[in-house]
Amino acid sequence: MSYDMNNIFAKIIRGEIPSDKVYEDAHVLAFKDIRPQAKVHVLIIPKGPYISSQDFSEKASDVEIVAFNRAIAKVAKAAGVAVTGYRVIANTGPDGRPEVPHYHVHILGGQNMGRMVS
Ligand code: D5M
Repeated sequence: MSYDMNNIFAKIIRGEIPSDKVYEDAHVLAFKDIRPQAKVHVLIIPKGPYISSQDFSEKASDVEIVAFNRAIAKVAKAAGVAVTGYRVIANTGPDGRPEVPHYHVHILGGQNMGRMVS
């Protein structure tokens, strides 16, 4: 599967579609999810053309990977959930059932998220 340059997050990165931006640096963009599933629901995406967590982890540079991971902490602080906590989710591949084929993680918090795996 090759990267689709016309997926919705690619359009957000290019500024063709607006987003409610929470954080941005040279490698990463974060914005509020349009269909929030928690009081705080932010998506973090790399600016590079990566389809999934698997694709990103295999192909991105060390600089991009470090920037992405550091952005998670920065976004959590900016969204006010660094201390209270949050959940990070990346839907990946056929079984993960992602809707958008550009790598992203969901940051979910602002409330008790319950236990996902017991
Ligand atoms: O999650 C994809 C997520 O992307 C889903 O929660 C809705 C969100 N989404 C879709 N379009 C937009 C725009 N335009 N702005 C903000 N959020 C958006 P997945 O893990 O792929 O199922």
